This record gives sequence, C-alpha cells and structure tokens, in this order.
Amino acid sequence: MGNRINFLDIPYERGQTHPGLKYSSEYFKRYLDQSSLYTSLDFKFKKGHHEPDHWSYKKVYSELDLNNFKLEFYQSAFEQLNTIYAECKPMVNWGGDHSIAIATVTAFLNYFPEGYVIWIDAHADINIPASSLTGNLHGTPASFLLNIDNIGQRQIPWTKHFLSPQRLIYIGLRDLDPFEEDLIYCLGVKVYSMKSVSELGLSYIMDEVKAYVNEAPVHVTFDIDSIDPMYAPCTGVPVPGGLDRNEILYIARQLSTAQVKSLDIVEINPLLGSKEDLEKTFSLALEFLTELYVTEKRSFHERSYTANSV
Ligand SMILES: [Mn+2]
Repeated sequence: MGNRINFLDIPYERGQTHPGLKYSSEYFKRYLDQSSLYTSLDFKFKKGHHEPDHWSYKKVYSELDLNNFKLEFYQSAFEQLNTIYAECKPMVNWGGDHSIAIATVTAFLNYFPEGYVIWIDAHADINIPASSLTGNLHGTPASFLLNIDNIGQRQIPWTKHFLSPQRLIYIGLRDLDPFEEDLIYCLGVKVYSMKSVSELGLSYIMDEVKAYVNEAPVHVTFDIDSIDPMYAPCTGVPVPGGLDRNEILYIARQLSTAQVKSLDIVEINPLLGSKEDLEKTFSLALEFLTELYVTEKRSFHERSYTANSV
C-alpha cells in the first residue's frame, strides 16, 4: 500500500551563491527511478514553482537592496502553495535554498496560525539583511517570518500571520553569528543545539518537543546541512559536528505523520560532490521521508527501539 505524499519543487537558488540547487528536485526524481532503496511512498509530483530566468542574483545587505531582490517571486510561490495546500496534505516542498521558507511557512501559517515550526538546521537563518555578513537571503528567512523589526510587515505583506517566537523550535544548530545568538536569546526561542543533542540526547529532546507542541499542527523545515557532512555532503554551507544518520532518522520517526502537515527539504545541491556523495545525500533524504511518512513501519521501529534501549 502506497503512502501518498504530494511533492512540489520550488527550485529557487538565488538566495545563495552556489549554482546547482535548482536541479535538486530533478536529480531526486532521477534518484527515485534508479534507487534500489525500498520506499513505499507514492510521490504525487505537482507542477513546481520556478524562478524567472531573468532574475539576477544580488547580495542583500539592507532593506533597500531587498526591494531589488523581488520578494514578489516568493509571493507567487506562496499563492501556488495556498491554492493546492487545502486538499494536498502532506506536502513536501523540495528546494531550492532555505529562502523558500518565506513562501512555505507563510502558506502553512495561513492554514494553521496556531501551528508550530520545527527548524532543523546547522544555521539559525535569522539574520536581518543589515546584520547579514554574507548578504545571502537564505540566512534570513526566520527574521521575516518572525516579523523582526517589522521587516515581515514591510517585505512580505501577503501574509496575515507571523510566527510567534514561542512556536519556533530549532534542532541541530551549531553555526550562529553573534547577532543571531543575541536575537534568539532575547526572543526566548526554543533551541536544541548540537551541544544539547550531545548533552541531553535526542530521546530526551524529542520527548520534550512532542510534549511542547502537543497536538498542534507542525511544519518541519529541514535543511540538509543539519546533518553531518559525512552523511550528507552535497550542500553549500557544510558544518562539521552535525546530526548523524541514526539521529535524523530517529527525529523523523518521533514526529507524528498526521501532525506534520508540510515539510521543506532544502539546500541539497547535486552539483557539489561526487557521484558517491550524491548517493549518500539523496538516500538519506529518501530515508528521512520514508521514516516520517510511512506510518505502518512506525510500530515496528518503536518496538525495535524499545528493545534496544533497555
Ligand atoms: Mn537553513
């Protein structure tokens, strides 16, 4: 029996500088055709949302620059998501760089203003344009979604609902700018950094996360660079010391399939890395999806986990 998931590619790559992210969904589909890895997922591919060709990359260091960055393209992705979101759950949004969260999270909040966002990432992506050291939009989406300094109101006026800091949960952080650290501390966002993963253990952390979100709807935004580059090397900003294969699959199993209404998978760049690196990265992404969405496997895993943990 297939587990139907709706798949939308949003191959925006101009929120960062490495070309290749726009081919990610294409490579993933090819990988699915060739892979010997078993999955009982039944992907329903929707016509995706592509960046206009004439859009040229521009670094973003201030809100003034941002106006030239044309966030209206994200608005059209939001609008497309909105029209299909109602009848298409669960929804997998395949990036692209992490700036697509500007579209995907606003679409989620439009349906579930009381929902939670679990942001799995090595980076917090919470710079404001003026604080960004790189000028790359993919390091800023959380600040728009949280409406820091009213930047959301000015730059993404299509959304009625901003994310409250209490409804954001980070997992896997390990590479933050000082501005981001201060901001997260002031906002009181829940953070499970890699340091807390090693100190508390993921089973403690996921129990806490599940108790915290309770029955509320959840959007997971999964940056592949949360994983250690040893297991998922094809990404533009790799940071050592990340989650290992077992840890990310454990997180996927612990999340309730019914509760996760939508998921982003971002920052897989098929042009960075060898053939072997590609195989590693895409197989891990597919395993993550399988553990998250194949409900009938869950009880088996839970049993085996209980058995192993005594
Ligand atoms: Mn990210």
